Amino acid sequence: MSEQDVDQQLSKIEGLKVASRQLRGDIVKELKNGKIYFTEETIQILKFHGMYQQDDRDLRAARRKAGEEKAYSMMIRARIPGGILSSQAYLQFDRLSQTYGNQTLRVTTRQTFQIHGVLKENIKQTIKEINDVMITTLGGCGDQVRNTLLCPFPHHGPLHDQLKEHLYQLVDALSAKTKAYHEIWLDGEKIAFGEPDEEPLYGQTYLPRKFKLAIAIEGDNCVDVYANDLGIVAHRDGDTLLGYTLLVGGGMGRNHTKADTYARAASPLCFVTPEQLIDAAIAIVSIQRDHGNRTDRQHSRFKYLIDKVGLPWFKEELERRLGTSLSEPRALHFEGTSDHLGWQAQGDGRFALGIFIENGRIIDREGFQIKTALREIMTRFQPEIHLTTSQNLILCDLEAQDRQEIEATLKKYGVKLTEEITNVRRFSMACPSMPTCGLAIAESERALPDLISQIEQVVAELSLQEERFTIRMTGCPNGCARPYIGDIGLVGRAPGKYDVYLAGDFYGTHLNERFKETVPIQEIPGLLRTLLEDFKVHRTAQEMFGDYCARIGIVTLQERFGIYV
Ligand code: SRM
Ligand code: SF4
Repeated sequence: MSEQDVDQQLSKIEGLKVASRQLRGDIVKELKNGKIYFTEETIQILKFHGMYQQDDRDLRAARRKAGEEKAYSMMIRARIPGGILSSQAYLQFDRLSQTYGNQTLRVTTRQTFQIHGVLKENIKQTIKEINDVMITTLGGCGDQVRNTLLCPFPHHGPLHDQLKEHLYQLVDALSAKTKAYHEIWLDGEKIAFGEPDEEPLYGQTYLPRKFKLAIAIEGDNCVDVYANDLGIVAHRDGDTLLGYTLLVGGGMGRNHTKADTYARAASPLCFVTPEQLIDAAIAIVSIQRDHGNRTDRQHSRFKYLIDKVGLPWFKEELERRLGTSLSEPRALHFEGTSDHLGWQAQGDGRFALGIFIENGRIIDREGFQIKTALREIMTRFQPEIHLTTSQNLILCDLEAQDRQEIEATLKKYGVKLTEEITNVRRFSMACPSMPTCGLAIAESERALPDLISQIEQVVAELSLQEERFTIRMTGCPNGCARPYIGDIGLVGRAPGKYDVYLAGDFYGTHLNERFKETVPIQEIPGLLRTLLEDFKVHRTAQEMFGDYCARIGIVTLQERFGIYV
């Protein structure tokens, strides 16, 4: 295999990476140029430092008409491995989002925080203050390994201690080492001109594209392990870690107009011992570094390499790099998938409380002040925080006697406990989309809550409230809320219109399929009513909605409901 097709030109971003001198580029110069935005070249390099330039899309038309510049600001994304942070760090994010951001804090689908709306003049201070609580933004975005996920179950014991240790070892081994970040944002010492700034894994050109890892514990797929470039499933015997099954080539992103782009569920590749994990992960990332597509960014994710070279070639190459042969993957079985919400015993005499945060947005609104409630709880009880991959948050290390006061605080500010939230809402997710996301085609986070209310009504009328199915909405086909691996995916196709996907499963073990295209949002509750009525009549005992759709099959369902695509 050749490393690149020599007759094809490298993509423009490859050249920018080389010219950036390990991610320095013109960032410092542009920070001081008095403009309210960065140039296109610098925007690409800034992504590696954990930020995106955005503009308020609600204001675009009016500002254009008035001859004004777009309302530019930055979205800053931290990297919080496993979503684990202290209350002190939480309070820092809370304060920064109030002072420099748009007064909201967003828990992402990858267990970290985003602060939206930070003006260019304030990003340096914001990043400095994030680092003050020992959290970085380097690796939040860009062509490198992104925030690594770990099942947020707040259990204490040898297994979880080992998983956490491996998580941090992975992060350490796979993170960028450039000193540019400290130099630019933390006024670190400058590297003398010509002095090497070593990047042992990434070299000058980093990876062809973003690369995502997740660690699940067998039986519990809350991290959506199949949606990751490298999925890692821990096998256990009680509290003893036996090793890991590695899965490769998961990814959601696709393009409506390019049929050769697609979502892919990761494929089981091999089993590794705990001692082999870190070297295997480094070797896997290095194969994508060396062989991934650097000419066409639409095809540069790892999943396309896996499909190009095939699993046998890939495994052989991995074994060659590791100098050892690898065992077959172990059988995987997921059924305990949980969002880890509600009260749960940690196993050390203390308790954790998972709190539902609608679409991850921590915000104060009239009659609902979750931001204030969490601030009070963090200040008073100082729990450890675990952010979840379903955009929620778990307060850990609580004492039994704290329960009453915590529940009273939540109630005072209008925050519901898990048992007061319907299953339809609880298992739903939306990406941010409008007005911050530059790629959004349709509404998502702003549209889903009302849509959920309508679906809740349908479900109640059919007496199906106890059923569990996931609803995941995105404003475009990139798949940030993983809509292709849930029971019901709603993918923005045009303003107010969505492609409807069905026949995934609640445990996130396989992709769903497109059922109907370009459905106006107001028709979605009616469409789901028809399907749920059919489900109610024809399901087998205990069958879940997604499994029912998969058993009947998309084509039969389409025929049954007169849908032609
Ligand atoms: Fe994403 C791009 C938000 C998880 C696939 N994603 C974006 C950008 C940065 C838009 C942009 O490039 O200008 C979005 C910023 C919106 C905003 O205003 O905040 C954005 N993605 C998000 C978040 C915040 C969604 C959320 O609801 O939480 C998630 C942040 C994760 C994090 O903390 O790192 C987020 N994005 C995902 C996921 C889910 C996951 O990783 O588990 C996916 C699908 C999995 C995958 O990567 O295949 C995902 N985002 C994309 C893609 C498509 C990538 C592709 O392979 O084609 C893009 C566009 C791109 O990279 O070109 C994208
Ligand atoms: Fe933006 Fe699309 Fe991701 Fe939603 S799915 S945040 S619209 S890129």
